Amino acid sequence: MLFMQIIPAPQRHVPGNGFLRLGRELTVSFGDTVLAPLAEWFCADIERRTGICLTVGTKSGHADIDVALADDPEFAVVTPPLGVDPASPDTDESYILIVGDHRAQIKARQPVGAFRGLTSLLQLVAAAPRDSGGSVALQAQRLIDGPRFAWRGLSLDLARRFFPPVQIRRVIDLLALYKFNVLHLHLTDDVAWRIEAGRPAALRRPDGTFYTNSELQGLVDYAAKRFIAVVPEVDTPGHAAALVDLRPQLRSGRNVAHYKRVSGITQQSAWLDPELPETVEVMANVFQELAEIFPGRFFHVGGDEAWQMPDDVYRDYVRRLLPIVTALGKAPIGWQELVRANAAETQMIQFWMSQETFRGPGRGRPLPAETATLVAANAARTLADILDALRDHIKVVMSPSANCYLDVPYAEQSSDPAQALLHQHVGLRSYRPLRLEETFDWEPVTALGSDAKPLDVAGVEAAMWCETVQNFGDLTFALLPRLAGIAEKGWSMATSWTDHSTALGWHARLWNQDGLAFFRAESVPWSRRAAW
Ligand code: TNX
Repeated sequence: MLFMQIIPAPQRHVPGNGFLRLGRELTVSFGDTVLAPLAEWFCADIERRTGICLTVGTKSGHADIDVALADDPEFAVVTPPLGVDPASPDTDESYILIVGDHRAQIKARQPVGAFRGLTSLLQLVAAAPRDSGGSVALQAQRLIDGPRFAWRGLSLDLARRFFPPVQIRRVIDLLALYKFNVLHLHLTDDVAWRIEAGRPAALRRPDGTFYTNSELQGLVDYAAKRFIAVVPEVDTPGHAAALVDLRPQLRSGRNVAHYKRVSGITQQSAWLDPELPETVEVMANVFQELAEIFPGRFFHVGGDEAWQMPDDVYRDYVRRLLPIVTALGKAPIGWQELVRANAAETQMIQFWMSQETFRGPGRGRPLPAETATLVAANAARTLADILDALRDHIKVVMSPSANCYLDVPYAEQSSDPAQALLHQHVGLRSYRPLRLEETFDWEPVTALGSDAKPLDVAGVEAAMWCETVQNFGDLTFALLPRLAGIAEKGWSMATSWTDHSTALGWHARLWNQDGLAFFRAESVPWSRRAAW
């Protein structure tokens, strides 16, 4: 059997006979000038990872690697994606990659497809062992590939932890490596308001604790070159204590709440009160300013855990907020609680509350009683949220906490004793720790419930909450290897844990090339040739 190192696994994969030998110097031809930026990216990345030096040739047909925009009758066998494309409904990510015994060839109908094909080839070349002369041998094969879901994302909590843009770019590179197309930035929360928009004029001077508009613009551009849409999240009405601190006129006398964290420390929370005229005014200005930076179709409005906010006031807030977003030409998306407002503008929600992640009795440090009561009351409504969404034909981005929350502690040990401390502090202790195989064991459509149909699913998104993450090393320890498993669920049809974990074993090599710390789970057959 041919050994498959590509993550996520391609739709169709036909092994061939023989090998393609790639030496230290290769020519690659790109059949169309619109592919020039891809050529630049591909050559630089291959060289950085492997030392193989690629020269871009002009004449198609004679190169070791040939990339072209072309149609092909074989594209007809690709199953078109389900769900919602974050960039445009006309996006076509499919590609054909042929590794023959003399050359490799990629065909795609759009540049994004060429990028996906190049990414597969890059994984094959970079994960393959090299001989003493530095060349690699790839087995002949033919891939015909395209995604299962059109929306494949990572939500990154930049409120609980500030990562400088240079580190966020490394996360974007990692997303591109696994064919994700959405970076959802959770930019505001109770503990911090990380954007310029909404800050009073006197507090807009860059101080390294929030992102300037031009830094955000830089991230949007960097991601766009990798075919990743950035979806900004401004989380309201709950989780808004930081904004209320910045703008005390948003205090209404009833909108400050408190809850206790696992540590027992009391955390302040606040919800935005729609009865204050300033509330709507501030939020309209915030979205207006963000619309100038984020060109994408979607804005995330949050909507989760508005602790101690009466339901009717929540509804009123959401119904005032969403028309502001749609008037800017943006489609709102929110956490699953958003359906409770029953607003006409709600077209997409993000499902997150899977019951089984919350720690039962006797499973270690439970949440303080009063917080546990709040969380449990919210979680008890999860089924109704989803049934309401399905009834109203609202599309659902799947982020069930048991499968997509990268801050759920790892249950297995690391095969590297030096990771013991990291293992102890990364991950929220209020969740039941899960083994990689358990988090991998899910199906995005059936996870939505027995009433759900494939068309109800907009896509799949991992969520990286950063309460327990202190630095970039902690971040990538939590991202890897689970993020690669979520890529599988978003792009591929059923892949077994055995196949996936075998492929993971080889991908350590890529993470090492990128200098990324990862959890060396004892349950993964790490390839010794992947060398740490
Ligand atoms: C719930 S998920 C939250 C976040 C926390 C996360 C920790 C969601 C919409 N809200 O505020 O960071 O749990 O896993």
